[in-house]
Amino acid sequence: MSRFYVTTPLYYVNDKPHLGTAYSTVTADVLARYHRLFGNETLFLTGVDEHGQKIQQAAEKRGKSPQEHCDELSETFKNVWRDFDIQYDIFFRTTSGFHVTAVQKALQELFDKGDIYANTYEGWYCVSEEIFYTEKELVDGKTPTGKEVVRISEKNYFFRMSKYQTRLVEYINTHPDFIRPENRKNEVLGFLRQPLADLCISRPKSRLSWGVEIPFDHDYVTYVWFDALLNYATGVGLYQPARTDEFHKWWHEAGANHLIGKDILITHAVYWTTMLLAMGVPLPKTIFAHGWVLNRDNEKMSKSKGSVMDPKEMIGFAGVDALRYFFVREIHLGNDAPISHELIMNRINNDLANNLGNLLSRTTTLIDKFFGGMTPAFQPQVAGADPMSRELIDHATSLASKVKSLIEDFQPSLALENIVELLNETNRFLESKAPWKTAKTDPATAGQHLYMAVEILRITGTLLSPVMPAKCRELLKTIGVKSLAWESLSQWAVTAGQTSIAKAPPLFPRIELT
Ligand code: ME8
Repeated sequence: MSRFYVTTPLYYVNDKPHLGTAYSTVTADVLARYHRLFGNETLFLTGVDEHGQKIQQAAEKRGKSPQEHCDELSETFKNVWRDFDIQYDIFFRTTSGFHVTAVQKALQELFDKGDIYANTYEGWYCVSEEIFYTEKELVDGKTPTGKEVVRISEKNYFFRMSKYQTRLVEYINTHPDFIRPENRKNEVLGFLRQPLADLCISRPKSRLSWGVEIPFDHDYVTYVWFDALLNYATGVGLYQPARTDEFHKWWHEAGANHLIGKDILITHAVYWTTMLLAMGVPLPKTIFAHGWVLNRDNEKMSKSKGSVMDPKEMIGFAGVDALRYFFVREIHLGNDAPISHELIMNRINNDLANNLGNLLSRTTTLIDKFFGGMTPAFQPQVAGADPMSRELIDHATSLASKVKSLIEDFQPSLALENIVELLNETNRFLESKAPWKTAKTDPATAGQHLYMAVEILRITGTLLSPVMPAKCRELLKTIGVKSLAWESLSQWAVTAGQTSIAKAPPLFPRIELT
């Protein structure tokens, strides 16, 4: 059996989720739900990044202890993911005891083998990104993304990242699907053309106490990225003897697929991978960096700019399934894309109200009116008699395998485009066959054309269910479909004759800007 392991970044709990963080989580959820539909054993990990200066400061601001603050915020994240119908298997918190112990084991092991050493750090530090910068990396005295930096000089511990640079470059060059899309791979290779500095992985407790204590020096805590990145592996059992089999199954056999935003490409493709090389643990299968959801000024929607859209408000406007659909269909995975009420409205009205919703409502209305609400039985000699029908049936039965290979290739927007194209073709087919007219003169043929529409609604409704779980459940219930078996999607005439079809209320009412 195939297995699929997908992760999102662990979001900082310095604030509640916004539409940008929702985008990553929805995309990972859609991929996970597709793989479950394919019959793959699937594991979906998401969660929160709870240590570090940013969180300590956020807690102080709210007058809470860091732990209290994290407990509250992680509940907020869970609630928002519930609103988005996210079906994760693991909600990871970096304050979990098992993780803290495993991080300390990793630190001790790397210290014992000489890959972590003490030195004095002299340089620039960005509090909001929690990243050290060299002089060369600064742009006009700020980080490349324009954040403030402060000068720092202190004893710290360093991870010998430079030692693994050559091996990493070699690995990237020999594994073309490791860092995706291609432009991000090139960005990482470009970054690796300069000599890598070693990575400062500690913070003195005098400056920051909220973190995982360094096991070989109790005056220090671990750099938040060193702690957080390990989650992907500790979440499935790394450095936990009782979970060895689980770790083997998900990390070694399935391999992890890290879906991240392009803002955290280097931390994943360079820090995390060299950490794994040093620990002698296999690298993930894929690191896929998606683009940014942009605000109305075409800038990255971000908490620090205060330009975020509130998920609840957007769900209220579009409906959760339609919003999930918008994310996946409108944004080609890897590209940046603007988001606005108008774009959402246009996409939903075109693809869902006028197309899918229209096909469902005209099909069920006609079956109700002319066939007493029962599907006619399939008659191949009638339905397959003309080339247009045969072509439509061919397209319908080959759609599932097309969708599967596009999803496996991280191209969900193209998968949806293919599904919508079949719905368009079916609406055109009905317009040309006009069963609302022929029902009176040639009911047998009209019945077969409507039967074809029902079959296509079964196939497309199932293929859209990972994107719009609740709406598709409703759709499939309306046309009497009980099972979502993957194999049935490449088969024709699965719907039995005399299946009772309910007259559907509009599944996706058109939305208007008020
Ligand atoms: O970086 N468009 O957490 P974070 C698309 N804790 N995606 C966006 C986005 C936008 N406008 N804004 C945020 C961290 N994201 C670390 C990660 S991983 C071990 C540690 C998404 O709360 C995107 O996935 O700043 C981005 O990478 C992530 O949120 C950053 O979340």
